[in-house]
Amino acid sequence: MSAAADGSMHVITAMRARELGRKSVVVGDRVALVGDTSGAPGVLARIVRIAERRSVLRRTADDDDTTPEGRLERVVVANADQLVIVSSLADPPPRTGFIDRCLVAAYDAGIEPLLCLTKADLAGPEQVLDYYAELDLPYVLVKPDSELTDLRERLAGKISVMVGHSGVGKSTLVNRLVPDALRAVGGVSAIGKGRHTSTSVVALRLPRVRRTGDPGWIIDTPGIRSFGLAHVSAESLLHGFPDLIEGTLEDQPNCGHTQVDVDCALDAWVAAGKADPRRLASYRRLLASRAGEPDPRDQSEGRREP
Ligand SMILES: Nc1nc2c(ncn2[C@@H]2O[C@H](COP(=O)(O)OP(=O)(O)OP(=O)(O)O)[C@@H](O)[C@H]2O)c(=O)[nH]1
Ligand SMILES: [Mg+2]
Repeated sequence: MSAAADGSMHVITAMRARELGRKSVVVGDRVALVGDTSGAPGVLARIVRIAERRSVLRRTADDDDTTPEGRLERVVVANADQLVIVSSLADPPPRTGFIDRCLVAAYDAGIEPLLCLTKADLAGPEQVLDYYAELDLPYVLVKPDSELTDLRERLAGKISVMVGHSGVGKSTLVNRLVPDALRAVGGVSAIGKGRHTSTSVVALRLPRVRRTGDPGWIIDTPGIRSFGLAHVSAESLLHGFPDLIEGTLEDQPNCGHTQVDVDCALDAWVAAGKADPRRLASYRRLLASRAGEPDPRDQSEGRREP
């Protein structure tokens, strides 16, 4: 899609030119085109250059950078300003472990997070919000009849990408935000059963609701089961836990902050009531899964995500 100076859009079909080599073009990329850029039916332009990316949201298939699967890094989108972490409050239930992973990915990519709690008609947000009480995490609540004014305000002027498990209501929300989006909406299948309604990443321009200013873009993505973080260093994982950072300052320089690090200052920090023990447990689960240790709850509950 190409935007003219006056804000009008036109759709151009283009293919990658050979000179791009193996570089792949992802949703959100700004590209230089040559050839016929009229957008007329049947014509193809060529993408000859990809502009430097302002931000890159990545994920890996799993956490383990010693396996080929774990090293398989995907760029989800380029140039996003905001990561909208969509989590339903019920059906499927919220998983703070998944949200924590998304927060790590957002901070790692230099993208602002926004927590979007859907299906607020089915359950209240208290538990999730209590868990994030010590973070300045912006959030919005969504139910079928809610006004989306607050969300639209937060999307205005930005490129926002939505991520979340399958069935949490991402496409439903996109269809409400962009009435002519016509994104397919599916039912909710059991987590891990692999039925995803949306199968591709799509960027849509938000409609203009105010007379001035850019209403922004929203990018819908297919539901994901896990947000692999093999590309994030163990130290960078901490960026997703700003409530714990201060607690690590008094630590010995070589402390890895894991369960087996004796005298880790984070234990004392939590014991003194300065952070929530559930947050430390979540951080340590991420450290452990990056070290290739299975999550003990995988066996008992038959799933990866807390
Ligand atoms: N009760 C309730 N149901 C909702 C709400 N939002 C979405 N749903 C329902 O949840 C189901 C899944 O919605 P989708 O929008 O397809 O979910 P998705 O996140 O796009 O799923 P994938 O494309 O598979 O990743 C549909 O049956 C929706 O009608 C809500 O706020 N309240
Ligand atoms: Mg969808």
